[in-house]
Amino acid sequence: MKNFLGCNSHDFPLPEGMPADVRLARVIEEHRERYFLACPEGIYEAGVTGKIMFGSGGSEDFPAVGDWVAFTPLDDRQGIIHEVLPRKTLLRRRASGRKGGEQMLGANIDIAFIVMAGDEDFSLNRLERYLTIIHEGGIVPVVILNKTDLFTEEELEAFVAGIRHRHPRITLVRTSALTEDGLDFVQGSLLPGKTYCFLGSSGVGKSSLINRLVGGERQRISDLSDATGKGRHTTTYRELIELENGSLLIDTPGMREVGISASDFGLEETFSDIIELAERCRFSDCTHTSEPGCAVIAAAETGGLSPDKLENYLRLKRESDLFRMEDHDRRKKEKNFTKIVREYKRLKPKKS
Ligand SMILES: Nc1nc2c(ncn2[C@@H]2O[C@H](COP(=O)(O)OP(=O)(O)OP(=O)(O)O)[C@@H](O)[C@H]2O)c(=O)[nH]1
Ligand SMILES: [Mg+2]
Ligand SMILES: [Zn+2]
Repeated sequence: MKNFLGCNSHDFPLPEGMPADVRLARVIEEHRERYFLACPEGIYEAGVTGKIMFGSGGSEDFPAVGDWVAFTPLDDRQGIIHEVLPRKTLLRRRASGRKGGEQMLGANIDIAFIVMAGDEDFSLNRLERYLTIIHEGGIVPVVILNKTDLFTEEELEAFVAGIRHRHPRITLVRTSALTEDGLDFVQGSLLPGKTYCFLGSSGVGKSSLINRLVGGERQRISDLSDATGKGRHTTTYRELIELENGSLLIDTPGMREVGISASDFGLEETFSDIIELAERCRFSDCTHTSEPGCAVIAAAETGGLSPDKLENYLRLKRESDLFRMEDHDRRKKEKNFTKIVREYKRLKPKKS
């Protein structure tokens, strides 16, 4: 099993003590608690064991697209996942909705393409949200400015200048899925065995770009079709696709919200200029909001730092800190609940 789906099998050894019929597979599609797995023997649809389903861990214990898992086939189409193997990288965001916690977006991703397109979708604040979750996951970001065919050269240069002003060192590619402008460059940078994911708002052209890179329409693995019936195919689940040259692409549904979970490293990397300036603040615990002798505020006032970038940094930092506090409480409550259930089971009179 050499270089199967980006795996040198020694990168992801099966854990010791597993039953003899356990195999290694990669998660290629994720639906609500059902997964499609690829292994040299074929494609399997699988659920998870009760240990994962009812374990005390959070959503990170469940498989995500791109994960390597240990699974047992039940027949030639169905299987059961025992364990998620240790991940090299993990992309996650704050879950939307009131339940809290995090949502896993993909695992073992090398490079994440943030796809942006045109006026409506153009937001530097949102771009920084993506950069934060990507850096936090240990992944390398690349920005794709798609739909270049819809804009004049001056407009495109203004978009690029806007991004460069706040992130001078970011890798940026201009593409059009319609005219194939820039696609050679993207194609040429995709390496065999590496995993790439495409992120961005709905309608920016993630699936169109992937279709172009694959060459022609993709074959669906699952029979769960994602056609909306409105003449537009909006992606509804995460899916991993293998290109002819052996590189792997993850398509994702458009995200309306990119919520930040606890993200110290992600913020430090994304806002490294602010972190550097902060070393010269008078107080070591400076919050860069109103303190005297704050080097960050001084830079924002004198043009050395974009005030909008500072404002966004402070917002994301608050969001990250708040998540950490809420998550701590949530996990404590869940633990107490599990304890109560265990105690109840222990004391419950046994039926004779
Ligand atoms: N003019 C132009 N249209 C494009 C380009 N890329 C995509 N489109 C069109 O934009 C629409 C949305 O494209 P998709 O590829 O479905 O977008 P997506 O990002 O996958 O959207 P979701 O799956 O909903 O997240 C389609 O009608 C595409 O034909 C482009 O480079 N230029
Ligand atoms: Mg799509
Ligand atoms: Zn400061």
